[in-house]
Amino acid sequence: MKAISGIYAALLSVFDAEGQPDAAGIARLVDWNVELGTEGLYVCGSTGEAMMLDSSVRKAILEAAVTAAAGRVPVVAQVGCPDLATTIDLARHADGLGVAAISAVMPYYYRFSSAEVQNYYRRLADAVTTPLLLYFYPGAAGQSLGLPELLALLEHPNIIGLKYTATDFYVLERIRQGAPDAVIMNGYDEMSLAGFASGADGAIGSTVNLMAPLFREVYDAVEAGDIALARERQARINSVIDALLPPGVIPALKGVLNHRGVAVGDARAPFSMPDAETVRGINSVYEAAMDRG
Ligand code: MN9
Repeated sequence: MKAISGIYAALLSVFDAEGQPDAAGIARLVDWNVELGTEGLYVCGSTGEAMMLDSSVRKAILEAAVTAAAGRVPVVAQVGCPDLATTIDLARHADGLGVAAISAVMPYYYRFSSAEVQNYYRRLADAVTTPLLLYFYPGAAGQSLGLPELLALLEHPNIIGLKYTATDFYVLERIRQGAPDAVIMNGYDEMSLAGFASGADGAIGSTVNLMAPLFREVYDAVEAGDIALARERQARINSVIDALLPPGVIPALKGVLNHRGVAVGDARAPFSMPDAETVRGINSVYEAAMDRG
């Protein structure tokens, strides 16, 4: 059994009317996820709006999520920042909370060399005892790492794998072959079937906050060789993603959860919340997707 596997929610962060972390709201969302069947929590990632938050707010959100999880599901703490010193400070904070893994997006905004990005990850992995899960998301970081560099990083004793938010499933399959023991978690929900079929051990996704059971059904169908069922469940997921994308996935997810009585507040500006009619429309698509008869 790998340290990290299965269906993880990229956890939304919950803020009060003043924009401060709302621990009670985070606990509500964690409880909702556990009851839904979510198997792990990825906290302060893209979906957690973390790249808009300072370190003190990120630490408070992580503490609230770890407390709310109460050991029921594993917690992975995303700590990536462009500044390595800040990333290490966040990582050491997470280290002390007993999370299952620490994760870090590649340093972004500035253009770093491949050697600088690799050095960033090796120094981070050396700085903590909790295992490190790379967050490979070239679309956000504005730069990438090649297959040789990724495989070289996976040889570090404290780097256990990666969250793979990319669309090149040739590379995912080559990582699987080149590093059989590595954790690979698929990051684009709309491509979970492709990720699982290429060798991913599970998924980390924003829409898992609503559809955890469907992702589990896709995974189990792939493992059983029932591609028709896997495709049917992925189509249900993608019908909901089609509805979430126009208003923005994060605001739309919060709108639907608020509509369904799981009060998670608003997305942070500059995001804007969808209107009530839009939310009702997404919720109808969601209910149809979740209705397996
Ligand atoms: O972390 C999410 N990635 C980003 C997971 O938000 C960058 C995904 O779950 C996407 O929100 C999802 C919809 O495009 O694939």
